[in-house]
Amino acid sequence: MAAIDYSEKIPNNVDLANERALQRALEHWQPRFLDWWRDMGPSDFARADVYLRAAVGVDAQGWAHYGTVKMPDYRWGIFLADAIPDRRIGFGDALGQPVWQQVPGEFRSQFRRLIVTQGDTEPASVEQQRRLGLTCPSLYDLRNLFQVNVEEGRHLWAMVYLLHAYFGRDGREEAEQLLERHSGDADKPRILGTFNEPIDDWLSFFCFTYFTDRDGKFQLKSLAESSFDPLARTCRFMLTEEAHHMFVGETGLGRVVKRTLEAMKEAGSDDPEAVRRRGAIDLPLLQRYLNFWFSSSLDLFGSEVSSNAASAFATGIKGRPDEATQYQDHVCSEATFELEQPDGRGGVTMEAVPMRNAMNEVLRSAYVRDCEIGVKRWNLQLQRAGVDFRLALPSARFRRGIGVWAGVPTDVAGKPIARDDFERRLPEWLPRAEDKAYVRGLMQRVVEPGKMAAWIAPPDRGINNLPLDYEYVRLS
Ligand code: BYC
Repeated sequence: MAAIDYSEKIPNNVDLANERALQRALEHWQPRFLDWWRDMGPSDFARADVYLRAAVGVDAQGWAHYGTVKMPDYRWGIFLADAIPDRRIGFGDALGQPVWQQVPGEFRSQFRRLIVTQGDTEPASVEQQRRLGLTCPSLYDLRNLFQVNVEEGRHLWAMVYLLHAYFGRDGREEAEQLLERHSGDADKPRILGTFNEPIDDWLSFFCFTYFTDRDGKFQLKSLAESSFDPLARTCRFMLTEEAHHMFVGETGLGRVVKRTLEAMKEAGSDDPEAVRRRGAIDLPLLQRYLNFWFSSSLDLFGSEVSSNAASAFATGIKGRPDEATQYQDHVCSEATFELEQPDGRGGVTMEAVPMRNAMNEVLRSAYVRDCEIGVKRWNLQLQRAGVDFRLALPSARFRRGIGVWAGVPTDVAGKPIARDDFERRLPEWLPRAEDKAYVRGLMQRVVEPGKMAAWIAPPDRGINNLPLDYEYVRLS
């Protein structure tokens, strides 16, 4: 294993010290990144001492070392998972050939586009979340937010390293632009839709880390299959960090449900008003938030039928998650995919499309199945409490902005309906202005060690076996 060299200005395990030009270029980008962090990151907390994990190695022992740091001093660096000896291309037309250590010229622009798209999401999410610290429900949650933020910052470094190391001047220009686009900016927004949505409250944050970070998991897993080995190794290491982000989302929403059930019990009623009088989040409101973030995140997979996706698979640029273990046919030149599409007359029709063109949909379907796991868990909490209400994911056709269902009005079950009906019924399905105002009202900052805001139950355990009332963030 290549150890991480922390004596360097940029910690890394890619032997940067022996790549002078690359080192200089990255050292030139580093202060710009720090300026961006200061301007667009959680700057209200620059002086706080935060209990964070950082990698000292990329293996099981090294990747999670805990310590207290001020966020601007966090050692963002470049960490690749160890190379797999004699790794071979696992899918597409070049199946079985040795993987590439350089980007083949003919695939350069496609790779660059994918790496830029991935890189763009990382700082976007930090920008979206930058004010949440001011309304944290506990020090435990505050620390988790900051852990997510610093790691998204590192994931930006991961993509910038690839751009600088393998894409020359174009790559360096793209790296600059990653700091110039901003989430929600009218002139220079982030590339993908969801990353321009505001995250103004912690319920949205938990939905985002549950649904949108999970898209990250699937996209990173498919890039971890790439024939371009440095990209694959980078993504493999990013995935180890990503797991915690989804944990924050899943347990955060589970704790919301737990507290809501307590409030329902105290009130002896499942009436949303009674739940709100106790300062908790009623289940129909939670459902509307799930509908919003799930449908938005589904768009991140691209169109159901995509020639970009087909060529990325054929050429070995981007595979499917767990390509080797989950699929038998790694070439997919003959296979077809049965795709549901709107028939343009208010109905649904099935069409067989070449499997390679349907790769975005293959990924999206696997993602939907993964999203269902948490919903089942929360519903078990409801069932155990003797409550009849059930949470559910809306249909993947609902409120889509990308792909064959884009702009097609359907209800949450995916049934095509008239546009007027759709517009009229949206407040049944998506967060209403009064929902958002109510949630905003709940967002009062709680920073006494061990204390929780009234709308969320405490977690089952603290971080790294520390007690819940540990002072995870010292706000000096
Ligand atoms: N919004 O052929 P199409 C994460 C664009 S999250 C706006 O359908 P293709 C994270 C698309 O770019 C994971 N535009 O799809 C989570 C293309 O534009 P151009 C992020 C969209 O090419 C939380 C056009 O529509 N990773 O890591 O197969 C916190 C037609 O595209 C959207 C990646 O995305 C949208 N929702 O692209 C922090 C991986 N969807 O080029 C981090 C890298 C599509 O024609 N990206 N478009 O102008 C990719 O793999 C692919 O670019 C896509 C699908 C998945 C986006």
